[in-house]
Amino acid sequence: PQALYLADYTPPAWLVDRVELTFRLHPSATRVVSRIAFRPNPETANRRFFLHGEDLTLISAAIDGTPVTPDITPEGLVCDVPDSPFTWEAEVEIAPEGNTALEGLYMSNGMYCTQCEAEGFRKITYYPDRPDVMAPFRVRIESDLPVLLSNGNPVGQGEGWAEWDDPWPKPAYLFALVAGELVATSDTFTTCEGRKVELNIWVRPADQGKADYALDSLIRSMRWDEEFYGRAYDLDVFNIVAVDDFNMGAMENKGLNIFNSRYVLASPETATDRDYENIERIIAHEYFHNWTGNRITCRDWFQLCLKEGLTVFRDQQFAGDARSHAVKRIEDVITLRARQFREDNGPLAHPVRPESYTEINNFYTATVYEKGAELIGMLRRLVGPEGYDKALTLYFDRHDGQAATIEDWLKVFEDATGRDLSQFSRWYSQAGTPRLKVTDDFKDGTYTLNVEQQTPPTPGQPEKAPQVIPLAVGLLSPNGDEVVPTTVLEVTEAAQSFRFDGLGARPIPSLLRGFSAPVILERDTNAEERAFLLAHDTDPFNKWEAGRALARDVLVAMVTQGAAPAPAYLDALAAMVRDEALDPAFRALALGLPGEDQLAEDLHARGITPDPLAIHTARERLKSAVATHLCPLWVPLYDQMTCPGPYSPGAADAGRRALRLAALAHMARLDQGTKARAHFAQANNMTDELGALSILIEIGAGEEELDRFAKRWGKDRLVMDKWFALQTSLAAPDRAVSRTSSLTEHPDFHWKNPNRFRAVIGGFTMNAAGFHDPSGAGYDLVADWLIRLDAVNPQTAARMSTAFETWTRYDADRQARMRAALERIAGRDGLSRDMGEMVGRLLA
Ligand code: HT7
Ligand code: ZN
Repeated sequence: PQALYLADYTPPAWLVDRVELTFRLHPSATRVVSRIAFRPNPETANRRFFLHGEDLTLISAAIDGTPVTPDITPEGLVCDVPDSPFTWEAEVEIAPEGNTALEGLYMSNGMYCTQCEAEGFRKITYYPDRPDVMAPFRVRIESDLPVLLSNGNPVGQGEGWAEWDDPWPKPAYLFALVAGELVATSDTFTTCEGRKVELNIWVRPADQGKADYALDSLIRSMRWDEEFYGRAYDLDVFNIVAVDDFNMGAMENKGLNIFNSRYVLASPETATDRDYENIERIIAHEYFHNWTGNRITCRDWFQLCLKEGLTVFRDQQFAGDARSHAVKRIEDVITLRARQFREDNGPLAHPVRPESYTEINNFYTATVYEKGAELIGMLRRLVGPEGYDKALTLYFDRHDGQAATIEDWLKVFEDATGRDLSQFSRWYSQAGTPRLKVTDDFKDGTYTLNVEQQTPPTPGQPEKAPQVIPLAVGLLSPNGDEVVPTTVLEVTEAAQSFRFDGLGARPIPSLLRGFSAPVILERDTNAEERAFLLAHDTDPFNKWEAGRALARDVLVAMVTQGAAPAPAYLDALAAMVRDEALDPAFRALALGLPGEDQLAEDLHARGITPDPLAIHTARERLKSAVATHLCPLWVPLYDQMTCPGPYSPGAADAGRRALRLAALAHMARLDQGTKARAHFAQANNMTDELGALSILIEIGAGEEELDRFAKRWGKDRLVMDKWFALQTSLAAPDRAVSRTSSLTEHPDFHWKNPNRFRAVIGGFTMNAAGFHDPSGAGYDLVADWLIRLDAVNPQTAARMSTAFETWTRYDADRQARMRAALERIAGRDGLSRDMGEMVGRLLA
């Protein structure tokens, strides 16, 4: 397979004025009839007529009514055409029931559905399947199934057919079709422009009653986008469909979003607080794409971050407004570090806007999404909220209806604010996480911060130029008063100093407040300073960060020197837990420890080869030490954090439940799980039930409860995903491989279902000490399953190969075993393009 390069972009030779499609649905022989009005692109001289098409059986083709016989290749077809506008007509046959890759038109539990991003439309019919070809679509669906949906507005329906018309020009990746036996949870929303919109969330009849929260989230998202971005919805209907077999989270098809059912279905008994939060976030994300992605789309797939980074940023803003900005920021940074920093530090590192790819599905990454969102946040910090709002208004005015680029995006900011963003643009082209080394000195009332930036080499990029880094800083006096409030310093050079005059005493710096840039801060400091910031910092992110850094230092000392848990950390934690002025959700987060993978990365960064088992053991010891040291606090905290009244998924109650479960987890280390067992037995919501069960599994108990849980929930596939994931992710290191192997024999391990595969195999890869078992059995287990899945669903299999992305950080023996597992995958006959590219990059 050939790599594609951003530098090789050429505009399409032919543009499309209108698309008409007729679907005659049949599981093994669906007929798709297309009628497409083409016209030459006046901006190009090239007139070659090429249409993408994969796995299609061409029945007939005609140009302006005259039959033609095109040249067919595995990638599409080429045909002689007139040099002027013409109508292309074709009929193809496809087999949705055999489509296990879940791209194009496929079937899930008797329902027809589509997934066209990024390049799935070419598996439906012949078409210029590239995002810069935009057209209005009209669709007719013929089927006996009762609910027949497509993009846009309904324009007619009768016995066995329905027609839809989408007036907004769109690229083919936003096409969607659904047909099935479905029921709707519905409401209406009147936009600020006075349009009355019908809202429907479609689910299978068995799931009726579980879409209320999704609908509520949708209405709040629509209101929020009007209020904060001035963006109103633009069709008469907005449909969302929940599908059980889905490769990713959800898809923003115009007017017909299709969702993985786990991000739609919720009831207090079956969904956790985290599930509710994810539903809210993902419903908002896909809705926000209507403007940032659909009305303005990407010129080519290299520009993916244009829509994804911006839309993630918008969903983060929305969730911060709906919940707590401080807690949301901390959670986002935990995710960024766990996923994106990990990616940036290994063989899969790539720029937010990649310069080449072989399979675009492999670039729906944490770097494009989460780091992409950080770049938007930095831009906003650099130009200020008013500048940002002005730039966004200009962006929507200037590029509505277009397929745009990152250059267009940055130009809008330059034009709206007058700021030169040429240095900022390096954030889009340079991979790797910048290191900011900060030292300070104080003399005659002047405090100086000396900042050096350096970005390590990444694949294909040995040298990096300095980037513009917004460094938000506050200064505290030794008595805890804030003497300099948050100030954004712009670091633009490799080395630079910043002075603060007129200070009475040497201040304590609070650096990178709010995590103002996606960088790694390196500063020689000590436990006293961290404890001081944990107690006094007015910036909630840095307050949490100080506690997190203390915990990390304690764990590193435990792993490397066999040290005992530092009392300074335990005392600081106790003070924080006792502080009732702090949000319970914040306190729950502050009680969490850095993850095992994160610690492995930290050790590696310090030049120490991580031992996953030693890390696991140290973390367990520290949890027990915290439990003992703070012993008198747990029971009162547990009793205090009850949530009276019926279950509510809102931030306040969710925060209380999180803190209560954190207390319960520590209590379980002191009472062998007695209280956790009772909590499990009495739970009336899934957060408490699953929370108590995880606590029991973590302390090596819970087998009986696992059985009871399975008996109770055996018929609920989303709840059973949790049951599987809990066991593989939390099994003790010496039992994780055997537990996972035996779960793969379980009659309910439906491995072709991506959610179930992710629960079992993905859950196991999150169990760092189990996956990195010194025997290499964990690597072999995962490799075997990736090989098996690759043959039926390359996209999901390739995504999961990232389990191996940290392989070079471990000892020689583990490295050899991981390399062997990867080489075994690479050597398979018939390996997919997706997996071929991933293992190639992992081994390079
Ligand atoms: N834009 C979508 C990304 C996507 C996807 C979704 C489902 C299945 C396959 C997919 N490939 C790409 C989802 C989003 O970011 O909003
Ligand atoms: Zn998205």
